[in-house]
Amino acid sequence: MTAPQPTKTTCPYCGVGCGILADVSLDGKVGIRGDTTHPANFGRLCSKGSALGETVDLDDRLLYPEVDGQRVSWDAALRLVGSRFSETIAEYGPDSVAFYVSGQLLTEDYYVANKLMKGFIGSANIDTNSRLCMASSVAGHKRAFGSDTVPGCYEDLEIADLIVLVGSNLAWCHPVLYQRIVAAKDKRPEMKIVLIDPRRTMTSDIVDLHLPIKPDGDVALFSALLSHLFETDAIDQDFIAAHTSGFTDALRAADAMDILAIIEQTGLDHRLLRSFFELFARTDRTVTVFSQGVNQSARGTDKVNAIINCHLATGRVGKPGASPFSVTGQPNAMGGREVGGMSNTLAAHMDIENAEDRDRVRRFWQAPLVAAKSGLKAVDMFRALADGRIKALWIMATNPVVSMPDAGKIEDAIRNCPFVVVSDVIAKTDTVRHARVRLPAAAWGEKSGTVTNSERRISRQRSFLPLPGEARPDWWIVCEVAKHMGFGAAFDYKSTSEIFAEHAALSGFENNGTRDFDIGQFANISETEFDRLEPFQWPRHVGKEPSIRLFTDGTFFTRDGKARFTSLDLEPRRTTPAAYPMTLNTGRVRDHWHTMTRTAKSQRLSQHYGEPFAEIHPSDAASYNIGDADIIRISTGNGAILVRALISARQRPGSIFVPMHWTDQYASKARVDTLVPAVVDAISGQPASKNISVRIERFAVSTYGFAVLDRKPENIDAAYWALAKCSAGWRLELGFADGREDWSSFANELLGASEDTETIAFHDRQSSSYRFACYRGESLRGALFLASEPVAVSRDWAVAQLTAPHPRTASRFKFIAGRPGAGATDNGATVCSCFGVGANQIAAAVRRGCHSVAAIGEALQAGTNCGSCRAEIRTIIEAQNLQAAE
Ligand SMILES: Nc1nc2c(c(=O)[nH]1)N[C@H]1C(S)=C(S)[C@@H](COP(=O)(O)OP(=O)(O)OC[C@H]3O[C@@H](n4cnc5c(=O)[nH]c(N)nc54)[C@H](O)[C@@H]3O)O[C@H]1N2
Ligand SMILES: Nc1nc2c(c(=O)[nH]1)N[C@H]1C(S)=C(S)[C@@H](COP(=O)(O)OP(=O)(O)OC[C@H]3O[C@@H](n4cnc5c(=O)[nH]c(N)nc54)[C@H](O)[C@@H]3O)O[C@H]1N2
Ligand code: SF4
Ligand SMILES: [Mo]
Repeated sequence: MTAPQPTKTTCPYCGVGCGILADVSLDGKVGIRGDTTHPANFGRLCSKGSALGETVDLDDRLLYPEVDGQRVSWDAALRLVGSRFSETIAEYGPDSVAFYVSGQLLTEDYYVANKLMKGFIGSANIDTNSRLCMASSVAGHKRAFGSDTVPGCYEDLEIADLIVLVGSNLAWCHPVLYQRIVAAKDKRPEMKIVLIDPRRTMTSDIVDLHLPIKPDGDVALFSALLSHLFETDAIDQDFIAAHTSGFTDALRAADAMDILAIIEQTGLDHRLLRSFFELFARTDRTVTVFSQGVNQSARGTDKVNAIINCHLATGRVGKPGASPFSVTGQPNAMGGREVGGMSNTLAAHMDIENAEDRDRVRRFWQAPLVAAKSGLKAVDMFRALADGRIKALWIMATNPVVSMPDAGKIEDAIRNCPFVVVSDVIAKTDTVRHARVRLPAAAWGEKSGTVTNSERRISRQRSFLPLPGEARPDWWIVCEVAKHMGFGAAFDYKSTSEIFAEHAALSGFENNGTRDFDIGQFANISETEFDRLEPFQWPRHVGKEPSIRLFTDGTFFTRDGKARFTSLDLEPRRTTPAAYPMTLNTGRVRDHWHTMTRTAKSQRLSQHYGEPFAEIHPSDAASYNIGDADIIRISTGNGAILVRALISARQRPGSIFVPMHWTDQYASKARVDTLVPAVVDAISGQPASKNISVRIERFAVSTYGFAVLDRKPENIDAAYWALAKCSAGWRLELGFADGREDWSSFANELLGASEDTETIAFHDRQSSSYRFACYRGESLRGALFLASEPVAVSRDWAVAQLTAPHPRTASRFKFIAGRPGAGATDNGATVCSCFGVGANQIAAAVRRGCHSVAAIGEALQAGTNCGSCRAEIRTIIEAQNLQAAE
């Protein structure tokens, strides 16, 4: 018997869109490797991609349809959803219902959801989490180019002489792209990289210049750059004259900003500004990469256009190594844009406000009508849900109770709406828990279709696992509901290949080069061809040679074919409210994905950061009397959260950074979006998630705790707790506001004490610390450590005790009464998740003489698999060398 071929598929996380080879061994284990033939990654994978095998088990999965918490048949669930939507529409009109979908749906799922809402229900009330992610880039592209087009490709990053990263933590959020840049710079060290970010993130590791910009100083910065380009004669006059309009006005607006205002708004001094401007002016091959530090702002669209203005002025658009480059976050953010999945767009990059486009789509779909106006954007959609205008909502593949701004109100709105349907893969998320109808969706590895990455490359996701329980792919669920609503003929697909073919046909339908998105070549794709489909980049017009870049001839999709400059004003002066003097910045960490529903299943990924935290500058920590590992309370008028303090000089003074990931499933009170007000960009409707006025204070903890447990605990009775997966169970950090007379009942409940377990306890009066250990036979069920200071127990050692044998001897008393973990080496916070290598181990190796990332790799293996941690390893080496030099 020959070994089965691995399945070629695509990573379900970030927009880099790496190709993966997945193997299922006889014991059911899933092996994951990078696909060396895939043009996004050529075999590389980051820590998240490499750990995918740890996330495909069926623990926590939603496997059967449920209504009101009771399992029902698919038929009953679909009938209920169909009839409830139909009745609501009949009574209150099409705009009384809505879909809130996601850039994590496959293109085929997205296509049918959009077709159902816009063509058959007849409302445009379908919006997506891309509103929180890419909406400002979409709006900025349309304003400048007349279409939502990303002109460049990944190769541009390798051949550029200057890469400007704006509001983008590439090392952690697009790790394989980052590695491609690192490799290119290794080959051509003269290549320059500039980072524009208020924080000195891990991405700064390879940069030549870091501009620690003030939050939202970007419009001022790029406007000043435009003036500089003009003054120093660095503009491309011919390009401007032949291919653009509006330059004079844009320049006049930029010139109106005086240098003092620019310095004030950017927080950058002359020297830094000059270095950046000169570098940009003299380097033709410049790519400006931007993501959420740009998009997620009350002026996100203006930021996008301020950047594009500088590229238009220098003619650096769609040329090899020269383009503005908005990198997408989600695996299928691009696919969602292609199918027109936002409330103000139409399928195949057509325009909902354009009557001809609407008519074309209606004829193609043979639909009764196509929604005649834009629908509600995410923030407004949930407002309408809260005030009862939306009476039935279907959420697919997104977790708005965690990720939407003003998340407390979102939760109330969902809880109070009589008819919320959620399709998800996980049984219990902060959103799923409030749904009346829960539909089990097929997960990555089980579903099949296409996704489009940041460089417009369409790749197949292929299934390699059977559908578990009664889980079904999202497209199937949508089509079945459509059938129950009486639209069977238009939703009678047998497979995703048929949907893809229809989507391709629509993109080419009456196109003739008038629309950028065209994959008409695939309109007649057969099932077999779809099975074998290799990754390709759009556009793919019938009868035209494919090109990997757009706008190469300087023609744009505006009426006159010219790109448009945007005239931008200075940011109105913002006054910081006295009660909320600190700035809250939010974003991502290397090893978690969004609301952690999948990455928290991996013990490897849970080691990098095991709890929610706030990065705070040492000067702010000192003025608020906050020590490392203290708990910080962060509040706004909207709410408060509790997170661990991480003091770091990389943080900008006056700002704190909190990750968006932690939910009520993994922490007591750490949903950062409960603090974020629903302030949006006026043009794109994208929320401003990065610049929030907050108050911080040290949270008075009377007792700190740490526990290891062999199973996931329920109902943890502590003001602060955070739970993370570890090798043989769970680790739990605790903080109690009040002391307790007797800790044993808490300990017994937490540790799962029962008739067949034995608990031993130890109380050290001197240090007022307590320890409890609970055994079943010779194994440890759990141990709890309590102290008045942050608990100084080696976490690695404690976790290892869960799998160590514990014979009934005096050693148990040693375990409980000795200094826990004393003598045990503590590996420190995990840096390399692939090989489980900690910061302390790396530091020790540096002290032993390993002074390069390669030497560390040889000694410890760290950084030699996915390479996502190489930036952190380099930082540890530098810190150690600095210490040695002092
Ligand atoms: N590990 C990991 N990777 C991911 C994801 C994940 O959840 N985890 N999610 C994916 C998704 S959907 C997305 S959208 C991308 C996001 O990818 P990124 O945009 O790179 O990630 P963020 O951490 O949200 O924000 C980027 C940076 O913007 C900076 N910033 C904040 N305010 C400003 C400002 O005013 N100006 C400038 N210039 N910078 C500012 C922040 O300090 C932060 O470092 O990541 C994708 N990749
Ligand atoms: N404060 C703050 N808030 C933010 C951001 C920020 O930087 N700061 N970033 C914003 C951005 S850029 C984004 S993209 C959003 C992301 O926020 P969300 O979209 O809310 O986050 P996810 O955890 O990715 O949610 C995906 C959900 O879909 C489920 N799922 C996974 N696969 C499938 C599938 O195949 N089918 C179905 N039906 N369900 C599936 C998962 O279990 C999970 O519940 O957050 C936004 N919110
Ligand atoms: S960079 Fe990492 S998360 Fe992004 S697609 Fe590649 S393997 Fe997946
Ligand atoms: Mo995103």
